[in-house]
Amino acid sequence: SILKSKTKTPQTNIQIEDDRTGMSPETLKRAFLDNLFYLQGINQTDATLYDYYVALAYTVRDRLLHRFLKTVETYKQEKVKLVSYFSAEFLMGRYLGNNLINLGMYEQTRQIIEDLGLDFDEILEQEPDPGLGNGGLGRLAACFLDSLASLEIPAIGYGIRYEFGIFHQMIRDGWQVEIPDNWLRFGNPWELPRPDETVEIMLGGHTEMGHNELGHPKAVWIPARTVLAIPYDTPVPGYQTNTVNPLRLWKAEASESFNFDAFNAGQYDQAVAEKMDAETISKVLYPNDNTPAGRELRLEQQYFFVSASLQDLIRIHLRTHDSLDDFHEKVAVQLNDTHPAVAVAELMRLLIDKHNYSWNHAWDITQKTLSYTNHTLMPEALERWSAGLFGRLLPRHLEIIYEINQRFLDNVRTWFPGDDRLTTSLSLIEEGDEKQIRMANLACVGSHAINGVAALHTDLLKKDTLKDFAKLWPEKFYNKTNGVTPRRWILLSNQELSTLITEKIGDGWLKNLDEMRKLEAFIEDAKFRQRWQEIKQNNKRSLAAYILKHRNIQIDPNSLFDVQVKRIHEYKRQHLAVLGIIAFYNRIKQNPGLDIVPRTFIFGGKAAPGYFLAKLVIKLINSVAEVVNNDPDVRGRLKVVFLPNFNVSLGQRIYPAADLSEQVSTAGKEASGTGNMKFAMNGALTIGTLDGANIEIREEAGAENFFLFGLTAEEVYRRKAEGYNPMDYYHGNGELRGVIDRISSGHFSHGNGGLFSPIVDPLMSHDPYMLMADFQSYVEAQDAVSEAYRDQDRWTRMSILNSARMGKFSSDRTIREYCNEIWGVKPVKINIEDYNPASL
Ligand code: B1H
Repeated sequence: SILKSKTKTPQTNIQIEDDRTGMSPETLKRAFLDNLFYLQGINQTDATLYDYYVALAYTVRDRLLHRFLKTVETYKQEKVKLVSYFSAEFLMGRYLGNNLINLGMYEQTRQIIEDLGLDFDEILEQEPDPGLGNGGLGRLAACFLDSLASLEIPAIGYGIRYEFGIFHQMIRDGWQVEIPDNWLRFGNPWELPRPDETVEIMLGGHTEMGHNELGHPKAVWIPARTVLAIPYDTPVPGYQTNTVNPLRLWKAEASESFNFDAFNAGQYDQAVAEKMDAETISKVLYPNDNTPAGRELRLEQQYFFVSASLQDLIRIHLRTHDSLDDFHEKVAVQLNDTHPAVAVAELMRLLIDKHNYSWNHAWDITQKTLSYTNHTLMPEALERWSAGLFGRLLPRHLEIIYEINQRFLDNVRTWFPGDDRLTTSLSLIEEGDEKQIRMANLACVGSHAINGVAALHTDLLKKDTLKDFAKLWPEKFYNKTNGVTPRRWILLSNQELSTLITEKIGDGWLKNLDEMRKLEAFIEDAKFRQRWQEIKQNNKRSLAAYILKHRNIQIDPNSLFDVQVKRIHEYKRQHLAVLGIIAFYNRIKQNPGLDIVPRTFIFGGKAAPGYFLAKLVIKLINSVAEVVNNDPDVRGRLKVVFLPNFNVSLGQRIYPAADLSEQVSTAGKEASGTGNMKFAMNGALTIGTLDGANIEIREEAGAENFFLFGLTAEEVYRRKAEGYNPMDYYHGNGELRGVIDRISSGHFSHGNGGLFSPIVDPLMSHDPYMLMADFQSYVEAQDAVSEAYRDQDRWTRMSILNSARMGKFSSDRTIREYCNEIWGVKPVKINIEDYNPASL
């Protein structure tokens, strides 16, 4: 099978096979049992499944380590250019299965585990899902790390080692309840603490005028407090390469474990309280997606990891270079949105204040080092910090930002004399009652490259959100359409389909997803189509079993699985899908004998805890589910399921089991989307708007294999400009009126018609996301879906074509483009032929 690929296992040419590197079944088995005893400290008779998981994780980690150390050593010796991906979020998902795949030892390992009478899948299920991210932005960072290592690119991911990741979501009485995610409680076998590379971070205080060795005046920052940043490295292996890159996450700790003054004064409790205070910086991930938190602690987190990472990169550079003059030739820093944008000011500070560079020289190095990815067009999602708050935490950085701004706007005024609108719009500072720092403007000015994440998104950035920067520096703008890794999202998630694909076209598709096109040659092969359909059916059956077990809802694997999984947001319009469900329901109520295509609607996603409307949407879905699933007129032909706690692991179960992927955001709002790609690769068809990467997915799959509906971004814009009145649709469309009235009547809320009025009322007044305008078109597209599904053979052909044509959406393609056009980095081979464990 493809998962075995024994011959593709990177060969280490080990002269003496030992228990920590050997790949033979006997050695693996011995190593596994040895780790269980000596590392987990337990006998087989007492071991829990979790103990077995840890023992297996150590067995795999051992097999990563020599590649990891050799990789880092090679980068140092060859003085390579390094990509460093700065991200407040890395949504890595479980490591064990993925690392087994990338090391080429998945099947062998399954075999030895089963030989011992253990359930391999159950052991994989023991691993906590490391949820150090919110959604697409964090998961993109994780896919990028997989592609970087798979393409043998020298790279390091930098972020925060949150003690609590994204909250665990439970549903009580239909409402979301948040439970803290204490993912490190039982330890983490994948990370390696590196306390010797600890970095000190300054915070607060004020600046003074001092002078340098030559007597020149120079700013001195006198901080109010310092915290330590302790690095923890997680090895990230490439798929069938020797490259294992570090993901370096920083943990905050107090500078001294005890405040001795307080301790000696008998105030032990105060001393300990100060220590705890420092550690709050890396305590918890802010659970927001597409909306900034705006809290001081969030800015502390951002500065904390940016400063630690830049100091780390400078230390690494100076190990092998005499100065920082060529820093930008050896390091490319990618800013994942504006969350790390304070890097612009911090790199300037480090170069000027610490390494005595002139302003102009420091600015040149800074701009050439940094590049910025924008991930959203939502105006409310653009980060701004009040200058007061910013200056209290980072007084020196505020000075630097004012100086960057002054020099920048002086230039703008000479280039465009008298254009006050332009200077106001480009300024890093928004004037008003309270001055605000615009982090997107800071990132644009301090970077040599700015990119959007899908073609439409980049277009709209240039035309709208960042239009004045695009006018100033058109050559700085790039599009880098997102992608996802086919290793986790096809091979690991959909093993049966992967085996079929490899049987037909070989395994080259895993390194070059464009090869999936070769599947088109088999489209007339009835046996192949039947296998394709059977595999989808098997995936649906196993999801149905999961749903029965975890939600106690019976669903029919022969029904059409219509799935929407993503963060809950008004712009993503989960409530439009709900209106569609109610339309189907009303048709049945009017005519219980109606011949309809049975459907199961599956939803999943978290709402930000402070986002009331999003939480009410979850309640609405669950309330509709309760009524529809139990209405005798429906006779099981419609089922609605909300799956709690959607995360990477649940995604791996869901994408392979979907028939239909809902990508229904208001056009112009979803920057790219990446779930859309995971669905299509696994053979789901898409019902979607012309938004984000949907446009490119449709282009690749062919318009005839995509269910399009809704206004275009252009039309949304024009309609709003012309004066949009959603009530026209309410009065003009009987089916829509029936749906709205059904909700307002209290039919889904035990007669309480007001419960959902915070959702319904805005639809009837200003409807900012234009559900009313898109409703008719959505329902028509859903009818077309049903008609297509009735013809199973036609559906299967469309499904195959969707998978076969998704080559563009491999994150390998995305990363190659970043490497060639933005980072200027090349692959570096890691040679481990000379590795001999006996010599260590
Ligand atoms: C995306 C975010 C985001 N865009 C602020 N913006 C956050 C913004 O904690 N915060 O403050 C967190 C996340 N996330 C998503 O990025 C887009 O909505 C998707 O369309 C896109 O596919 C994804 C990756 O580019």
